[in-house]
Amino acid sequence: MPRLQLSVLSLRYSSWSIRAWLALEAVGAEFSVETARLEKMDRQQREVRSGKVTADLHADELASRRRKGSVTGLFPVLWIDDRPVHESMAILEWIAEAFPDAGLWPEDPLKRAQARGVCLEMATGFPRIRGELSCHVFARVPDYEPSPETRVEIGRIFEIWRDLLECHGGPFLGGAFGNLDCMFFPVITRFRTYDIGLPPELEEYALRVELSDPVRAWREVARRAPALPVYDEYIRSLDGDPEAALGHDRQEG
Ligand SMILES: N[C@@H](CCC(=O)N[C@@H](CS)C(=O)NCC(=O)O)C(=O)O
Repeated sequence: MPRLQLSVLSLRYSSWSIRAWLALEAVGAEFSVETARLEKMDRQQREVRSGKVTADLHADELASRRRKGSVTGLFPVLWIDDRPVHESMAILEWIAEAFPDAGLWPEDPLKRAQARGVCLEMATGFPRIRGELSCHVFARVPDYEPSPETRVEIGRIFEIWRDLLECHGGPFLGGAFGNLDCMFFPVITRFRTYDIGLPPELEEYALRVELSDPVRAWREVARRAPALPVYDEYIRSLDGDPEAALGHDRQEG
């Protein structure tokens, strides 16, 4: 097996970094993590830009991010024996192929194609959820009221989860814990952060994911990941607490 290094942004906020981390953990890969600290971070821009190559980054900022492990200016990047793979879907695909016995994708070709379809929908869509309900796993904003547009996207997420649970018979979205769950886990954390109630059968699914081994392992790492003030300020601007779900073991810097 090649040497694996995952370059990420803080695993407390970076939803894309969390997805790749979970998939590596789920297959039992040995990997190291390099957390980049960026000089320039803007919450709104960051969310809106997700999914696009950051052509608008100044050359010096891009060069600085490349020195920190990025390719396009975005994270995560999986370094495989010093060769980079960027874009989360490509990373999840590589992990699935490198660890075929882990069953990250459904076995049936049609179901696998459908699974990839909704993962790509997640990767390229849901701008309201990504912008308004920004990923902040330990924050809590009680009684948050999402905008009507965001509600529509939340409804689509519920539909996707229901269809997949019905199609695969659970307990996870694709049957066993896999890439679908990695892809949608940061949405679960957003629903927790912004107090979005789930219908009972989806609440059961969310709890199963939260109690799964990869997610429990990630949580321990995330607790020690660096805080990003610009995100904490957003939560405070909504009268929320950025560390409400962190517990007693607060991170140190
Ligand atoms: N399409 C990319 C999106 C990656 C992405 O947006 N990453 C965010 C962190 S969650 C990032 O690096 N943001 C840096 C910035 O906006 O300055 C992927 O799927 O990996």
